[in-house]
Amino acid sequence: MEKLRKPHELDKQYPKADYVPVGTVNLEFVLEATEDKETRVTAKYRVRRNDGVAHNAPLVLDLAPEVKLLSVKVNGWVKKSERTENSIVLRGVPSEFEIVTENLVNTKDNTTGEGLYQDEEGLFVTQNEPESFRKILPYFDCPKVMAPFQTTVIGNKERFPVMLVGGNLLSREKKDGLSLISYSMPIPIPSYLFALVAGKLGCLEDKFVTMSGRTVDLRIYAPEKDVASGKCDHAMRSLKKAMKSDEEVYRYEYELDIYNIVATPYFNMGAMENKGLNIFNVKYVLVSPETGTDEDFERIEGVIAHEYFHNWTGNRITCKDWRELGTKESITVYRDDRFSEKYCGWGLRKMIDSVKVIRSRQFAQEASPIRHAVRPGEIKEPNNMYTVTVYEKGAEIYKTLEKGIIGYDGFVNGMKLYAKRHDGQATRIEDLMRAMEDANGVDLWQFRNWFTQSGTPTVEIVANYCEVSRRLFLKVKQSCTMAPDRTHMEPFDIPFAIGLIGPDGEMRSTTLRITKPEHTFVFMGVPYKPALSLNRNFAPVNVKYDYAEGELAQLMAHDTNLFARWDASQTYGAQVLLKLVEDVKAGRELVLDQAYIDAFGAVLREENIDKNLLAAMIQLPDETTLANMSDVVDPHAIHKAREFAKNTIADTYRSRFYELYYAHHQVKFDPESVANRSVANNALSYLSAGNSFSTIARTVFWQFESAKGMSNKYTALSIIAGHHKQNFVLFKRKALAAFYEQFKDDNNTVDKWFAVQASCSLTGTVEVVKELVEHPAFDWKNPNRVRSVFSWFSLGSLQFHTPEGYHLFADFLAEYAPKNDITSSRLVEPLTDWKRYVPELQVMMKAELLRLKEELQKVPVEKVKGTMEKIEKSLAQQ
Ligand code: B3K
Ligand code: ZN
Repeated sequence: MEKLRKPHELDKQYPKADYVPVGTVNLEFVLEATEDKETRVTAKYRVRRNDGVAHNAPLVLDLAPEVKLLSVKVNGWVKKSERTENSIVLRGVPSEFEIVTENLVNTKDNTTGEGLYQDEEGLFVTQNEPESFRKILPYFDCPKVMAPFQTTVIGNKERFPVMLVGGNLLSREKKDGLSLISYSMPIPIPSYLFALVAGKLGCLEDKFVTMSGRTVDLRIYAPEKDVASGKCDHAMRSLKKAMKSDEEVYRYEYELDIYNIVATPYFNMGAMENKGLNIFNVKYVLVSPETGTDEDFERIEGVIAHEYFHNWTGNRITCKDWRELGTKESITVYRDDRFSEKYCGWGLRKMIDSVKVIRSRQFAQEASPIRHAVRPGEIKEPNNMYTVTVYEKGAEIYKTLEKGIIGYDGFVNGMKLYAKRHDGQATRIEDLMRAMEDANGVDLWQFRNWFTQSGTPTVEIVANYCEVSRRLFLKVKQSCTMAPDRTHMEPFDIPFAIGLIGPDGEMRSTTLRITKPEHTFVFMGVPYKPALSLNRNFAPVNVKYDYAEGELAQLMAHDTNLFARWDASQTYGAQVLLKLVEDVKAGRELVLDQAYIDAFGAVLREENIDKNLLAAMIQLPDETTLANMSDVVDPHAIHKAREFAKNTIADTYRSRFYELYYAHHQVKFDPESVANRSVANNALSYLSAGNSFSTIARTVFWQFESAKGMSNKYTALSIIAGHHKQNFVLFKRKALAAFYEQFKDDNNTVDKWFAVQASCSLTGTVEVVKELVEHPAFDWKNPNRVRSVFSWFSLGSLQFHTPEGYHLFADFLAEYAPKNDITSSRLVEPLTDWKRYVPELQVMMKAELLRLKEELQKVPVEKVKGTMEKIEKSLAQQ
């Protein structure tokens, strides 16, 4: 089995490059230089052969096939090069020389959202991670090669009033209708962090004084109207908060004179941390109380921080290669999660959200054909590695290390040591592990298995209490299904926090260190049989424990750990709901467990309960989480069972939901108001369920019309749009039309309008989706718009799981994948998951997947390689 610890062996996996750039790489971009509006790119720099490399070794520069190479010169002489599929090869080069390359890039026809491309407004944007710098010019396109850059951009001054490159401004001049602008990036960077933006944009400016007293100019660029209406203000506040917290917590300071952020609607992901010039999806920058829900505000704060935090974990210290992506992504998600929880005050709410993502999406990925380790042994298409496993599970592994083994201060010390040792280097996860070990004097040898072995471990507990000896025996077993790339699995090192809970609260708490396949832990002097509060710090494992009658209700009511109280409510809810699912399947009469209804009621009536906790506890486990807990997934039965449970609870506690609804209306954005609003909106959702009063539709529509903030408005719209009852249906058309009319100029809100309709579970949604793609505001070039329909449909609507639903989805992907492989390879996932479903759905899903594969085989492999990799892995399952 591969372990990460043997450096001499690992170094063999990371051979030095044969040639490296020395000194500064000089680039010149002439925008729309040719009649065809192609961009001319010239690169000039020195190259040196590394010591020990054969003198006749060729120089290989990465270059994508679509780039038009004009010339290559070595020491001033034109040099012939061979073109391979993804590179150029130069033979007979000296040991050190100057190279000059010149090429043309066609931005107009580039719909991939990679390399240099244009958005809706004709704005020039780059996206180079992981391997798209080669779509702009020939170069060493791998993260371990780092160099300082100096870049000049030349373009028509009317067409490109703003021209940005990451780094400090060197000079700016205007002549003959042209703008010329030069930037210097004095810190060595890998090619994937290079960024350029040019076009017309508004700008919000501010300043930040760093801990050593340097002033940094902060600028957020976005469409003029969005800057003017204050939609960048929250992002700017978030940026300053992130900069301050990184100094306060880790002593990480920003070093350039400028920190730029650009927001564009055409972006495949959330954002990109290019050094000095972050490029963002508008979704993670633009917001106002009228257009953004509480979740939007929180996410923007988190993503702005995430990209800023990359300046240390990612940019100053980068990854050795794409198998080591976790060395920058997992740790940066850890950092932004802790920032949201601790620094911004989202605490419990954020922790619960992170755990929900792991349970609903990451556990599903671990059980799917694309299961992979955070640090995989090998990778095919690097773009397919930006996953919930590398990001969110990776972050949970670091949280497990922090909370369960070395503590918060110990973790911070590890991060400081890591920065001291590795600033300016490309690293491996191993280097971070070593820093954590050395800073804390601990041995994390076995803990490393979390990174190298894929799979969700199961921790199984059997408890025996002896009244005579007053001893509690816990028999604990860990297991994990075999990873597809292994023949043997090593046990994980699982710090597992538990509490012994009595009717008056906690008797004892401790962390069990589960390192072997089996342990027995003995607790002495336990006065009576306690309820077991398990995995209180959430290590990313499945817990198997046969709760005694009343045990979960006791934990829901009395656990002193708020996260564990919430967790008990979800475990109890899932237990009861999964039983209902079986009843649905067997055609039995449905009855919701009375003890569960009572436990739910006790929470609803509790005085002085933390409102974040209340809001989270009254949400039933979602359908995806229930699906993940089922051996064979029947989405229709799950939906029916959950609706039934919700209706029953709504009918039982209607008057209490009215009280909660009216008591908790607020408009401010701070942790307390957000918690109160969340309680109220959850209450409204229950009030609309079951045998609701006929007047409730009117109340919901009133909230929709009068809401000052988007959270309240959108909750009301979702309830109306997804309701089957006639009194709601009457308002549906009116509400959707009013919403569109009011927000048609706000891209992010129009996405919500598409999403709320595409994710509706009512019959007829397939037809609605067909209409939505014909709507004038649907734009297949805009990844957000495409996701707002197809991602929401496939993940949110029950109607996806119908023959028409699968067919429509496959049809769309057959057309879309060749245009944008990056976004398609994410969209395709719900269809690749066929194996988990009931036989009749499996057959349909697999048939559509095969049909999609055949369609995609008709286009050049290179254009659909990410999507194809997933389809093939899925179809390879027996
Ligand atoms: N590093 C980027 C993601 C790049 C994805 C490439 N397909 C954003 C982030 O994690 O911050
Ligand atoms: Zn990241």
